[in-house]
Formats: sequence, structure tokens, C-alpha cells
Amino acid sequence: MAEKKVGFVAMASDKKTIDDIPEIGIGMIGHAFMGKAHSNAWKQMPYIFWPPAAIPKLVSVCGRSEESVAEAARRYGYEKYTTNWKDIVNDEKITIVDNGTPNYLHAEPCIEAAKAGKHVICEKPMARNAKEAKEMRDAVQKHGVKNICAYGYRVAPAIVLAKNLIMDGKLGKLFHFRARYLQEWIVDPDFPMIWRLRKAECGSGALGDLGSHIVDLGRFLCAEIDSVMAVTTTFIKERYDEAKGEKVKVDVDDAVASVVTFKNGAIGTIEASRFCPGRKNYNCIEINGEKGSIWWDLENMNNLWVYWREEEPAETRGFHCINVTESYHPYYESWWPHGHIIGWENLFVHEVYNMVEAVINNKQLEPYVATFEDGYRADVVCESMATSSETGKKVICKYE
Ligand code: SOE
Repeated sequence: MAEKKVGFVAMASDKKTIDDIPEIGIGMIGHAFMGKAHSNAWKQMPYIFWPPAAIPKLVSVCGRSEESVAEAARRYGYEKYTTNWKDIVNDEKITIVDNGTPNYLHAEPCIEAAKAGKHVICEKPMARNAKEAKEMRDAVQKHGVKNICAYGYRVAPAIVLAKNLIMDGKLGKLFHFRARYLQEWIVDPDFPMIWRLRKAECGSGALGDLGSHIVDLGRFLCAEIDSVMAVTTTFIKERYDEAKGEKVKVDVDDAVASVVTFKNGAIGTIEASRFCPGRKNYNCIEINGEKGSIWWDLENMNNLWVYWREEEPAETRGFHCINVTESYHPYYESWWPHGHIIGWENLFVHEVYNMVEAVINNKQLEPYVATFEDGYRADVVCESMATSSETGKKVICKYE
């Protein structure tokens, strides 16, 4: 039987009756794409990771329009709703605040939640810039609350397996981390202005939205990032703004290409774009070491490809595919029989599972789960890439 190697998974200890399991109050800020993904996760978690340390109770959801947030409360099953995030932060029945809003609404609610002693999950990128991200990181550390920045690809079983293989020395010294996160959804010039294309609301375009994910994976799997040289560009300079009834300038990047050095001596490339027809949600990473290589692709997220230089017999050496769905693989014991695969939505279940374990059982999140420290450092790297593109110079990443 293969040694059971898991990432951050507190295996169910003693069997409890349902009466012994406490509830834990959840307040969700945002109810669109991420609000839907996170609400789905809070509801799935207790019956997938049964018996959970606590059963999430959907106390309240917040949104800007009363009509839409009232419907979201009904749809997802929240006890109540509000159009003022301060109600969430100040609600005594809420223990965990989950922020799934657009990037410009991350900092203040998360900082105020930490001040109120709430544990916090915040979507990525954590903030619009490194300064804002540092304020968030400092707040959760000052107030001693558990905190997760939802870089959810870290908690994909295949990525945790890759992390364990690397930590066990199976690749040996690392030479390269290279990653590209490619999508296609705004290649049409008629796609209108949205918050993800307004710097004041998002901070950056493909860089923060997609690039930050692979920056985080590079930091997680390879090493801290030492320096970057990057180029960003905006292919479509203007888009129609429905609210203004006219075309407006696009002030964020559509794509970024960068060369990266890591503090362990490895070098690599990190590329992100929303202008790659045919690439739907294509996050692909590869790591090369002295003993072998690993690669993974989000569009086939249950598979991890490995190559071992010393594999015997030599005649059969080559990349081979591991279907990471065995009971001894990270997280998988709680899901289905092998080969029944899980999907993108289920990674959010792992995120909220980890948060509940951290809050109730004080389980350590690092290094397997991204915290606000990781959210801050990813924002430093992304901002360094933007600076490098503006100056045409190599930028040393400075973490405070
Ligand atoms: C859109 O680019 C998006 O939803 C990102 O915002 C998510 O972080 C990524 O997981 C999928 O694509």
C-alpha cells in the first residue's frame, strides 16, 4: 500500500454523532461567480469531509442590489441578506467572513473583519496592489485571525502530490518552473467593459487575474521569487461601456509574459493571457529537476505527468500520467472511488475545509494552503512585473 501522503488534510478522528458537531457561522460578501462557487463549497464540505470539525451555517450574504442579493439568499440558502458588508462584519453569529467580491472590495471588508475578530477567506488577487495587500496581511496578523487567500489550485490533489514529491526530494535540485495560464474570453473586440478591465476596480488585467495564480504556484512548488523581467500589453485599447453609452479606454493589461528567477537558483517563465483562442481555462505548469520532471494542466486537473531519469527499465522511460484519484492521494479519501475524478468547483471545498479545520482544530495552514502572506507576496510579484514592463528593467521583488 503506498504511503498515505496528504497535504493539509486533518483526517476525521473519532466518529461523532451529529449532535456533537458544532455549527460555524458564515458570512459571504459577494454572490456572483465567486459567491456561487464559495457558497456551493460551504454546503458540500460537511457531507464530503464527514464528520467535519464544524458544520458551516450560511448566516448572511451581502450584495449591492437588494433584489439580486435577496434572490441569492434564497438560491444558496442563507438565513438572511444585506446590502451593507458592515452587517456581515458586525454579526455575532458569523465566525468566518468570506470575501468573493471584485478586487477593489477586498481590502476594507477584510481588514474590518479581522478587527472584529472574524476569520477571513478572500479571493485572489488579494488586492489591487502590494500596498493594499500589505495592509490586509498586517491586519490579520495583528488581530490573530485565521486567513486564507483563495489560490485554490494549491489544493488540487495533483498539485499537493507534486508538492509532496518535490519536498521528498524526488525531483532533486530544481532547475525550472514554467507556467502559462491562458484563456480566450475577451479576444472579441465587441466584448464590453467590465470591472475586470478597469484598473480602479481590478488593479490589473490578466496579470492579477491569471498571472497571480501561477505566481503563487511557482512560489508554492519551486521557491520564493527573487526577480522578474516582464512585458505586458493591451491588444484592444477601447471597449464599449454600457453604463456610459460610449467606448472607453482599457487601462489594464490583456497579457503578460515574464522571465523569473527563484531564490533556489531556478529560472522560469510565467505567461498569462486572455487572448488565446481555444484555451478555455488552460493553466499549465512544468517543473524540471536533476532527477526528473513534472507537468500538470488544469483542463485535465486530476492527472499529474511525471518523468523520472532513473526509472527502470530504461527502455520504458518516458513521461507517464498519474490519475490522482486514489484513496491515498491528497484529499481523495473523502471523495469517490478511484477514477471518478473531481472538478474545479471541488477545490473550493478543500479551501473551506482547511479554514474550518484551522479555526476549530487550530490546524496549521502553511505551507499547503495560501494565506494572506502568500496573497501579499503574489501581489508584490505581480506589481514587480508591471513595474518591469513600464521601466523595461529587471525588478528585484521586495517583500516586507
Ligand atoms: C477568470 O479569469 C477566472 O474566473 C479567474 O478569475 C479565476 O481565478 C480562475 O480560477 C478561473 O478564471
